[in-house]
Amino acid sequence: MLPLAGVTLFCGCNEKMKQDDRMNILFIMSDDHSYQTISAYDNRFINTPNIDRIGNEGVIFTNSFVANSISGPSRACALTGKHSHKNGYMNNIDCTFDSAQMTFPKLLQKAGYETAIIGKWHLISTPAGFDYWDILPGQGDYYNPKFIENGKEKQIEGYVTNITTDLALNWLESREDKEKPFCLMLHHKAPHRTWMPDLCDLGKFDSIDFPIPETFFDTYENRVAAQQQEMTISSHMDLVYDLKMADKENEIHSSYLEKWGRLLYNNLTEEQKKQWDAYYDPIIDDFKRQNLSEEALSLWKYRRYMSDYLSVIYSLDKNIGRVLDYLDKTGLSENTLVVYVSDQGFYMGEHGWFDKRFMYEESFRTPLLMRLPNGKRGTIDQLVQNIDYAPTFLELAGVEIPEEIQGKSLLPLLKGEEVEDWRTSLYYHFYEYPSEHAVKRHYGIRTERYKLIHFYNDIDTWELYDLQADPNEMNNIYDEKSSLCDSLKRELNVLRKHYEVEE
Ligand code: SGN
Ligand code: CA
Repeated sequence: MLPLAGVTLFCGCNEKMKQDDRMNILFIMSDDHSYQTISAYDNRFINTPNIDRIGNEGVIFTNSFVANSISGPSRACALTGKHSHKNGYMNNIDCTFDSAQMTFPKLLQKAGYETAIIGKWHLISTPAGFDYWDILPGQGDYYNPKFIENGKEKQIEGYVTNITTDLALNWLESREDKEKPFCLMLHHKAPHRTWMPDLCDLGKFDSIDFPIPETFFDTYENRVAAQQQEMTISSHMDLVYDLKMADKENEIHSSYLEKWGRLLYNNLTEEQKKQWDAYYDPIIDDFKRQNLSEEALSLWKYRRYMSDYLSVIYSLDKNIGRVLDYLDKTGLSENTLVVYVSDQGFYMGEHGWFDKRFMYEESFRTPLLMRLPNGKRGTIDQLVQNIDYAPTFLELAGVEIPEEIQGKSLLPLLKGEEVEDWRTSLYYHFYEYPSEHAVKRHYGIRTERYKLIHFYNDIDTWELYDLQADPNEMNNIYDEKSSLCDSLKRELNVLRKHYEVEE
């Protein structure tokens, strides 16, 4: 661990007075963190006291969504405040973020903020608008990860969530000009696939009997796109790669992913392997002995998945606690907006799935908690989306919000002001097909009560859900001739026009 002692600049009142009075911004993002596994949202699976603390001392957004449920595109929406068709980063496959375009870090930097991004970037092009960047190449590794620090590669031994946090605290600690306000994007790799826990957290959740989601055995009736996906725990979650069953006897063989699973293991140091084996070897032996199949195998996979995923969250929450403690210790809590969000939601076995992409609730939603000093406490129920972060940060910093930004500033909501004319519907568009997990391209509209989706490209199907009557989205009530359908289609067209979507 990097030393945290010796905080000087923010300790004395005189020094603190010197900072210009604009609020700092600490924008924490994780990767694939489901709201189901944050106790502020849902306490069935895990207790996350530190992430909850942000919401308890600030606000929890109960209707927070993304514009495109996949990493790079979601990050591009957050940086630009614009939907994917406007910022150009539509998918993770063949897009490179055009770093010449307007982003909130660039505008903050221009306005005198010190800006940094530490952790996952995932936008291919070199980060622009940052005084300091220290990013994971691509998806990054859980163990002994490489980082690229202002263009220079390095490798650090240890566990990625601890290291990313160390780097962020180190940056905060070593800033030379503490009179400047800062914007720090602390963007974790965790809990992205393949959910590798920190060694000290292995097995933390093994004794828990996780509730099986009601829709775990979904057969996708009346939902053609869902029938064709490849993201089920039962068929597409790999035993060796995802669930760490890389046995020494080389008897367990899975899919094309097996070799990657064995490589991940080989990246561990000898000491790390010892601890890893001490935990997984007995599980592997037990798994072989049981010789499971069909339903029993699916449920075993679900439990292993949940156990690993939650251990990764446990470490994430602990490390967020370290950051919050640091802010307290240095007085920064008093003048820093703290934001916690994921790049999208994730399936914890609902519909039998892992991964994201679909406009269905679990992946369209994303957790969002914010703590604004002297701001509102409680919940915010308005429909908000990841294109709203950029204008929020700009308004907070007193920077004019460019016309081209499509999101709305959340600042009035954070201050507890009455806001009239808030949006009543959201636009969504997912473009990444053909691709891994085989989720068809689709776009749609969500109002407070209904959701209309059009799947297209090599398919042409519509789905409509009444979220009030059918919160699990099992019953597609699309009927072309109904007036409900008609009015939602009209509203969808209004949204597409508003956001300047080309036909
Ligand atoms: C990788 C994962 C996928 C995941 C995408 C996108 N496969 O390709 O399961 O959907 O990332 O995730 S893996 O074999 O490489 O683990 S994203 O969060 O970065 O968009
Ligand atoms: Ca992600």
